[in-house]
Amino acid sequence: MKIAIVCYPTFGGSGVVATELGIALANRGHEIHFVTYKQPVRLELLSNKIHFHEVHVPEYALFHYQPYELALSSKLVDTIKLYEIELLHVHYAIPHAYAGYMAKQILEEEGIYIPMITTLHGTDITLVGKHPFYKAAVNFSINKSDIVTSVSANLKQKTLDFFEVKKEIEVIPNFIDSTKYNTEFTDCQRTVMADEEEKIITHISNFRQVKHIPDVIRVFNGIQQKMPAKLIMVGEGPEKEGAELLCEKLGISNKVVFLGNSNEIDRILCFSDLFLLPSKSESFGLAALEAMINRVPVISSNTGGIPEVNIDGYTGFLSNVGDIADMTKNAILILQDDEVLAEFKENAYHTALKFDIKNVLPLYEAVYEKAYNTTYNNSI
Ligand code: GMT
Repeated sequence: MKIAIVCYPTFGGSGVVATELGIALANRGHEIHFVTYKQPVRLELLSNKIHFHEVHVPEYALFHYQPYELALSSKLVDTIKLYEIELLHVHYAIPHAYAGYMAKQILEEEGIYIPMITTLHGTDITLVGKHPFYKAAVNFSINKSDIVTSVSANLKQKTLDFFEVKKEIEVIPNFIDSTKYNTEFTDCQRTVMADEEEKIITHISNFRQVKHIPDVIRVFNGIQQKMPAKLIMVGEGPEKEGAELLCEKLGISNKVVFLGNSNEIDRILCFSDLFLLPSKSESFGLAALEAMINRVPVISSNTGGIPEVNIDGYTGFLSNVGDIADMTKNAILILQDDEVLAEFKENAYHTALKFDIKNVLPLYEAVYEKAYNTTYNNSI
């Protein structure tokens, strides 16, 4: 099938999921066309099965805000016509589902019918989407999508709670490709990051408020009071500077490494002993799943879809949002005994395997087929 994928190309879960899905679909023989404003960060390899079409939004003095949705709709119309695209899959409702629906309408005027799948990822529903500024448009574009999927059962429920959804939402969880982790990393050099006796704690995110970055620092502060430890902070975002200042205030700057954005997530996770994800809200927690497939147990909050991934007392622990004392206690419980740590590591890995792409890809393909058949049958 010829499929256009719309996503955010930057570091962030929805863009990563869209990109990895596109690559996996191309490996299955589909022709994939990414349409977005920059080449997605994990899309290193373009081929005759993977194309990238950049959306340009020229500056114009009259516009206070540049109309990205309009440019995206136009680009979609042109790309769909030129490459005879058969299906459109948009990731993150705002503004992609809205722009996708406009493209659909424009094409219908010309007798071209294209099914649109919208995948809801998280804050497009829970934070930004339900805000009165956007709610009507998000509600409209969800209902106008041919098929809606959400990345967790919790996100599906939240969508039904916050919006007047008139259609079925299919839950298709996020995934990892376990074949990439079959072999041990031969160059997993933990000594580049920490001394031999130090435990390595990791956090990866886009450092937004929702990630509760100060909680990461405070939990680590508690851990390092009990044992030698290093904290590796991966990512960039508005909360990073405050985090650096907090480390300085707590006197632990020499034990915390801020790496910035990295394409080498697996290299970092391969020598990590524990992953921290104390988010205020998290529809799924892809970073936790990536940690788990690298045999890293997770200390997280029990919010949103995280409990569907991180199993309390088995792959890590869940605590109430903001309960730094409980997270610290649980982290120490895992880290202070090598046998306990080894057990949690194995549990994390085996649980992550359930989210293998080989289990998840057929769910997307089934949805594509259903949408395609329905659209095609309705148009004749
Ligand atoms: O919704 C967001 O905050 C952005 C989005 C992203 O692009 O990073 O993250 C969401 O989608 C990810 C992929 O499906 C999920 O793993 C994250 O849990 C989710 N983030 C939140 O719900 C905060």
